[in-house]
Amino acid sequence: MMNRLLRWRTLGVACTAALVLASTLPAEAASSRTTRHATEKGTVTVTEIVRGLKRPWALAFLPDGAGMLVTERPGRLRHVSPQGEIGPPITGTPAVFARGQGGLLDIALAPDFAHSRVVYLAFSEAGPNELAGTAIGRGRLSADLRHLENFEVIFRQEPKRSTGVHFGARMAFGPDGHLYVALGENNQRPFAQDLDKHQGKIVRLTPDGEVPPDNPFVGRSDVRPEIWSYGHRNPQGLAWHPQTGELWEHEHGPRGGDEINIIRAGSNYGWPRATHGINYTGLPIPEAEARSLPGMEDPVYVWSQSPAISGMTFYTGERAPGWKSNLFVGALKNRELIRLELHGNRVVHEERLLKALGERIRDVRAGPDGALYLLTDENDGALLRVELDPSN
Ligand SMILES: [Ca+2]
Repeated sequence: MMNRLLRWRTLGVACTAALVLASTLPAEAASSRTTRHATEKGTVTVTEIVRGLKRPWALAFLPDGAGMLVTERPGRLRHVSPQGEIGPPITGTPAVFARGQGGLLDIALAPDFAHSRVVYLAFSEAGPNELAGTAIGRGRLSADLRHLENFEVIFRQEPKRSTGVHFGARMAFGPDGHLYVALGENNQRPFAQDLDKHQGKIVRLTPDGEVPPDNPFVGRSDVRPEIWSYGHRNPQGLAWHPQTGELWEHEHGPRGGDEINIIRAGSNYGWPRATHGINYTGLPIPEAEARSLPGMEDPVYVWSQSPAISGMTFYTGERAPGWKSNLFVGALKNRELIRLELHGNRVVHEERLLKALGERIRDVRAGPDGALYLLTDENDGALLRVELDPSN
């Protein structure tokens, strides 16, 4: 006991000394926020814009260089200025089921945000019997960036069946103006094939949360009409391909089997009947029949060792020609940024970046300035800017 006390005291003195040292060396502290990394396409500079975000999950860029909105999984939404100042929690956000993987999750600005100021949030919402489901709501961001006004829920995943896992919850507005939401199967595997439930589905909604009349299952009384595609496990990335106009999705497999899919209306993506993965116990998935089955869509890319992928964006900026049309994906377990080169709809090359940072990467977004922006999944999480040296 005494030894432990002494050790803590020694550590305390060392920490205090380090703090004093740091406070007298502001220039050193500033430079330590930037690191440089050799990559296949040249040197990449990573700048820490801010740290101190609690389990940040998703970010959205405000127009006119007004900074970003960042969700924190415990249930807060914050503004981060371009200079890296974190605002106070924005009021008016929904109560969230902040357990396990649940909480405040994705964010998307309305396509007409510049005049409507409407912000969409995806979150896990508590229900009866200690179970939760993904929900989508929207509110109007006040001019001073302090309040989300008149927040209303426009969609609820039914039935609520998650104990705290597999919420999915990535959102993306399509070129058709509709909102696409990728929903996890709440670890209720067979539900992903049940069309009378929202588990393991991508749903397509109007901006008001209504069912668009041309959704693929409209008119069938045994199917939830919001469903656009099914047979998904736990989607964690959703992005529109800038050239083909198709919706790309990625999702966590079990042990092995993280995969990327191209989403087509009414299609079945296999889970849990078709999968490349096995259970974490090493045993097969009970419902799995094959890696591929007739009538089901195969993934366009599969990782045999799951990096635990999260966040996805196509690089469309002009600033880094070496990254043109590449697909970027974050990795939680592998603590790296994954760069994928595409030829048509095929992934032809993969590069792992930023391993030296050792950060669990939760979200990846392409910024309006041609840089990539990352969020790290930590209690003291960071917002990072990633730039490819323009001389490359
Ligand atoms: Ca699949």
